[in-house]
Amino acid sequence: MRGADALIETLIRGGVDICFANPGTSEMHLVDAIAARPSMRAILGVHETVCSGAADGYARMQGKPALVLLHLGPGLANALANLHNAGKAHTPVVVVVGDHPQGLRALDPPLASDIEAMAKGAAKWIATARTADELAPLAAQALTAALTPPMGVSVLVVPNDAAWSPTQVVLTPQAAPPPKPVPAARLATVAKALKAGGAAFLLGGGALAPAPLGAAAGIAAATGAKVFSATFAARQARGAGRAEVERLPYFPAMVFQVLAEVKTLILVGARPPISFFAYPNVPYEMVPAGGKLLTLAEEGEDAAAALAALAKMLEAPPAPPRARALPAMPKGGLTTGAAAALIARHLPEDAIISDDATTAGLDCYMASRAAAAHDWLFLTGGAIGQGIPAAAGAALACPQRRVFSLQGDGAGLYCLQGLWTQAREGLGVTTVIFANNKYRILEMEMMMARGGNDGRSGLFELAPPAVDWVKLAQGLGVPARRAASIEELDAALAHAAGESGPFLIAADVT
Ligand SMILES: Cc1ncc(C[n+]2csc(CCOP(=O)(O)OP(=O)(O)O)c2C)c(N)n1
Ligand SMILES: [Mg+2]
Repeated sequence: MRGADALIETLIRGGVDICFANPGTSEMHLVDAIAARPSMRAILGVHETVCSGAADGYARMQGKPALVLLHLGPGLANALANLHNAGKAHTPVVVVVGDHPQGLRALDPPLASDIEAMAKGAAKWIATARTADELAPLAAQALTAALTPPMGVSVLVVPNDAAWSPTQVVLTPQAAPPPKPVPAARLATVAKALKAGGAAFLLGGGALAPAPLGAAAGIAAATGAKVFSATFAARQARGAGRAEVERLPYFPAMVFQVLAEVKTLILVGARPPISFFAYPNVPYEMVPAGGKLLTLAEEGEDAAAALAALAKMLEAPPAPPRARALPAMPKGGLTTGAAAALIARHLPEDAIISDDATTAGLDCYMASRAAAAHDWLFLTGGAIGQGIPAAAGAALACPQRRVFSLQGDGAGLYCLQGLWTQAREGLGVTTVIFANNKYRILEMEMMMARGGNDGRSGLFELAPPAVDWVKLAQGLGVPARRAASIEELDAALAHAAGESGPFLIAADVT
């Protein structure tokens, strides 16, 4: 067999069964090796950021990595923003980048570049193969590294001659180790801090699944502690039947406010709270003065087991699951808040939310706190343009569940090609574009930066020309309609629920 076959076969043996690809000439043998194996599904993304964002959404929901197949340095460069988001989410992803053989690379042909250097920003594991015999071992290592907690992105560079040369070496990858258990001594320290009062949990990673959420809320109820969730988590279980936690706000001033009374902040699979951006005279670290940080579980440790053990130690029963409670039918104009209420009312049981809706995402998050049970995928790395691709990946991972892709109009323009993949694969995604015709968040930031926004910079305005999202979606194969009032959005969401494939609603929110 060829090196390309050995590589793909090894990944299949390791459980990888889907590949998001945008290939070129240097990947022909890899493409052929995938085509020869029906157990590896190949999905075309018509921009590399779609491939990487889809792999992120897929693995967040499926719990196992997808393969991303890219074309040399420029292909990787196009994929990087969403690989950055995946890395910050600790999503396992295996990226294979085709390259020229060493001899041609030395001659500096047009597509040659330093691929490893490009990968460094987003990947936890990087290697370049030299021979066909190395491909299976390196593919196995890439997979194991991606899956070793804290999980992340592996990048394997595959020169064309390694892919086309013969080899006999195929491997079954080693199983990745499970998350490390939390030492018992830490449980005792945390239990003591909880009993002392003034404690709060900050949950992230594996602590945001239903059982650990229930355990944390139960411990909090028994000890008088508070429970916060990380502002941008990879995935959070929410809604009816799940314990409610308070999301740590985005703006530092608000974080300082909600943490003001906290004497001990207990990290459970979350990082210490820090400012997302810097502002003059605002501290970067947001633990309250006089407060201290305690770690129950570091990222990559078994946060869920630690919370279960702590609950047992404190004899705290899980918090009772919350009842379903929907926001009232909104009245008046189609504000972002009204749209958020309508979306919460229309969420079906077990929906998946892909949130790339910056300011509107916050409204939707608040309105849906007691909506039907759902999973929320956040923009972990702050690189906008993830929502549409991640929704596609999540829909491929969970074909029985409806995905709601909440999309800012600005961020949506980064990744609209993902709609084409949704249409081609017939994916069950309802996209709501919050068509406020602006980068609203940046207007707000400018207000804070200079104490007012006189509109002298046009850089935050997306109109004129107003983007016609219905035409864009239809042009990419996704049926779509506009909604300019509460009644129209309500009707459009009801219509979308009857679609098995993708549907886009351009909501003209004010
Ligand atoms: C890759 C990348 N480029 C630029 C930014 C800066 N940025 C943050 S939010 C934003 C605009 C978001 O606009 P939109 O999606 O319309 O949401 P809104 O602010 O209107 O809620 C921009 C450009 C970013 N976060 N990531
Ligand atoms: Mg906008």
